[in-house]
Amino acid sequence: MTFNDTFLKACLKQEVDHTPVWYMRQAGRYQSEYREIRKKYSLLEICKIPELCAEVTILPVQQLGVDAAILFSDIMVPLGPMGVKYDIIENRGPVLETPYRTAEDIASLRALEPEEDLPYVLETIKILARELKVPLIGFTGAPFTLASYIVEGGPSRNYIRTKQLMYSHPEVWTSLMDKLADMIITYLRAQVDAGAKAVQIFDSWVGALSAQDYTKYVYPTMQRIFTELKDLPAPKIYFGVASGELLPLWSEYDTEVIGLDWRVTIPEGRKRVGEKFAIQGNLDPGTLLAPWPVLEEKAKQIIDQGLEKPGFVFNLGHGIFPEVPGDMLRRLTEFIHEYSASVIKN
Ligand code: 1CP
Repeated sequence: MTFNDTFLKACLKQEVDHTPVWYMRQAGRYQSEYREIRKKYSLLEICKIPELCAEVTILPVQQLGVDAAILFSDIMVPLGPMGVKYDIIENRGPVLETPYRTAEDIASLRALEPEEDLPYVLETIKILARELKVPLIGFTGAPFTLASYIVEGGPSRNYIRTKQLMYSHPEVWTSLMDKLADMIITYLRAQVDAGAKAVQIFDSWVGALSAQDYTKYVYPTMQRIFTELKDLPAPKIYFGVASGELLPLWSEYDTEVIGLDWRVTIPEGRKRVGEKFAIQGNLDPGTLLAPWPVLEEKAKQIIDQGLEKPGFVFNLGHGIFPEVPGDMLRRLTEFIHEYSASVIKN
């Protein structure tokens, strides 16, 4: 089998013969094989065993026939070596031993050295680069989203401690954002050096901010990240949930792909962010539990809209839920490939 680079072509707005697709959380609890592995190993243990981690990453590619793999890891992984003590709690998410809220707390965070600190991640990527017939997507959390876990101490609904720090001690906030940006730049470079062919920056919770606050407290950091990664030989995807109101602010970023959730349609997303970018998205993961004709209709609409302009990658607007039947995802993937190929041909 030859290497399938359709996903990379779509990221670069080049011509493709079908719409490439991958799914956020394509490795996870909806798979019985994953649940079996998780009986023996914790999520963080899987990340530290390169052969096992590579196997978990490859499994959805084999099962679903998707056009890209995403490294199995978590956005918290690079924070451990920086000094953050955390665990990933079942049905909850990352939880810190103690949250970081003061200038001293933030000052204690040290710089990440990927080769020394995360050799197992880079080894996993090297295995995957050898074995995969589709591109591997590396990833990181974005500064705001990572900061939300560090400051809140765990998953949050309203991000009040994060906002409190941001508004009350802007210089401490800036130092936290700077340290996270340094980590992100170093970590993404190391992932690409090891063999990742694209990278996604997950700003999952940044939609909690108004456009005005994003501009003041997040934009300069994101701008620096994209500027410093300008020469990265891999397309970059920037993704946020419920961030429709922020899209116009992203139009100047030096990135290739913008990820949309389902709250904004693809044509509207393109209008807000500008024509420069490829678009990734944006099926509501909730529709994966709908009867097939409903799901098919929604997927068709997204493909039709996506193909109106060059540069489209099919994805969900956020991660797969554990309740989703794997068969549904297999059928959806096949449908996306076949239907998009027929639209492109005509
Ligand atoms: O033990 C488990 O199986 C729990 C579920 C789980 C999984 C499968 C967690 C806990 N993390 C992961 C792996 C993971 N995390 C991947 C794997 C690759 C794939 O997509 O197949 C990725 C990309 C992440 C990234 C991640 N972790 C994000 C960004 C993406 C997103 O979903 O928005 C975030 C916000 C996290 C934090 C996190 N880790 C786990 C959970 C349940 C959460 C969210 C908690 C919250 O609501 O705040």
